[in-house]
Amino acid sequence: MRTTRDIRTAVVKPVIAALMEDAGTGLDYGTRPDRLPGLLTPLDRFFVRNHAPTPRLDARTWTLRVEGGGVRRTVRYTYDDLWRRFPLVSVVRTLECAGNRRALFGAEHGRRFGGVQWGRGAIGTAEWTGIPLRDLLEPAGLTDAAVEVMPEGLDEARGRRPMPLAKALAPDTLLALAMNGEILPPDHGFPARVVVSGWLGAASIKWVGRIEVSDRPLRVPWNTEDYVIVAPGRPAVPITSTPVASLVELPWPARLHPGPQTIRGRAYAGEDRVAAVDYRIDDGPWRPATLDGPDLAGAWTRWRFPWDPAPGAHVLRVRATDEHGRSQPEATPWNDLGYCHNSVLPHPILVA
Ligand SMILES: Nc1nc2c(c(=O)[nH]1)N[C@H]1C(S)=C(S)[C@@H](COP(=O)(O)O)O[C@H]1N2
Ligand SMILES: [Mo]
Repeated sequence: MRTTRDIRTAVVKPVIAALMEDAGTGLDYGTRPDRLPGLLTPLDRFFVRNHAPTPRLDARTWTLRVEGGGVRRTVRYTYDDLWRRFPLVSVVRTLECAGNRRALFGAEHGRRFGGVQWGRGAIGTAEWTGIPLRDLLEPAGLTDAAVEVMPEGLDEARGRRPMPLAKALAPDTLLALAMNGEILPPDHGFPARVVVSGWLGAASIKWVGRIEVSDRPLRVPWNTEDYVIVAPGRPAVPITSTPVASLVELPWPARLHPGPQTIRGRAYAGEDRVAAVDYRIDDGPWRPATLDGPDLAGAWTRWRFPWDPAPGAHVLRVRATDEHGRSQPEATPWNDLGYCHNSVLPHPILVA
């Protein structure tokens, strides 16, 4: 088994080549789409997107501060306080990096975008256990002036990104302490990370040490320079919910044996539910795939269809549609930073 243990890496977990794809930065690793056994992505292969090396934080000395112009008083919690004082909730939610599929976006437009060259693996789903953010904000005394809430990370990159108060108070916006029933792993934000349901991964700040509640809109690098849609002739728009897309659980390109089989995948529509998934083989008709749920807003849903392929080269296309009737497009309009690619992908499959 080859791991990145032998080479220098800024990630703590062993990165196993059979499970993860190296995005080439030393910081970022995608999940191999053909290594998804269950609804949840196992911790050993959950994608990692780090802007700086994973910090090693000590839960015994770590504290979380809630402060700012939108609260009456600053409050401080220890790790122990979080476990002792608050009810815990568990939710299944998908995280997707806004840059997922950027390498394919580049190929579609015949040029390379800057940024991490993700394939299809910058997406994963976990059961997150933690404290609704609103329960942590409440003891600080929200004032009528509070407008935004900004968690801030203790990593060298000081990752931070504001969200409107309403999103922070949603019952499924959490400060997560555990992931898939395990204490949060270092790479995924130990001791505590935010999970912002349905929003781009960058909103879900890891290694949180401070939460600012502001009485005015906040401008930081992650909502002005990065994680914004910059289209020609338009003002930059910060990304929130990500558009509907699908993932085929096969390598790219794929090799299959002939004979009857089941093709599987997932579809995800950010804050919305997935309503339908259709597929098309070569120049054939579009047909509906079967949806296997869980049919939740903010989490991917599983789909499948039976196929008895003839030997030869084939192209599989899968198109998901969200509950508002928005489908994956044939092509994604250009944006300078290569975010939110959701075109129908021509998946090459060789049957031999
Ligand atoms: N503090 C901090 N939080 C962060 C990041 C980071 O680099 N630093 N990366 C963000 C981005 S861009 C994504 S896509 C998700 C990835 O979460 P994961 O590594 O647990 O999959 O974390 C987000 N939270
Ligand atoms: Mo991201």
